[in-house]
Amino acid sequence: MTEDKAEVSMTRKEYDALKAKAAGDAPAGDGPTVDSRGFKTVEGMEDIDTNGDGHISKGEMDMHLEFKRKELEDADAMRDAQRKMAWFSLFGMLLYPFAVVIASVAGIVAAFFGAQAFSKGK
Ligand SMILES: [Ca+2]
Repeated sequence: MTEDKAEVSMTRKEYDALKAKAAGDAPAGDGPTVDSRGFKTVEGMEDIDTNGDGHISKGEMDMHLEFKRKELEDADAMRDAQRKMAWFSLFGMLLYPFAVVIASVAGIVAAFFGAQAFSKGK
């Protein structure tokens, strides 16, 4: 939460600096991202400015941070899932030969005792 405040105070400082600069030689706006106050959206962050007014408001920043947090959580969950799948497939591959051997031995034993019982019955 303190990070949010830091972001807002930072943009405020930038605004004050731009305002002070505008008193001297005012730089002309170089596109739609600069508004009447000369306040420019940080380059590459235009998608955060959802209402397109050239500002990143507290709400928009909160939304952006929420999305980022969700993105990180999703990436974390994906890595966990991949790790689980890798372990599962590893143990599957390692235990498969033992399962085959156990099944074949059980088959041989069953056939032997089956044959014994059959010959005894005769
Ligand atoms: Ca905005």
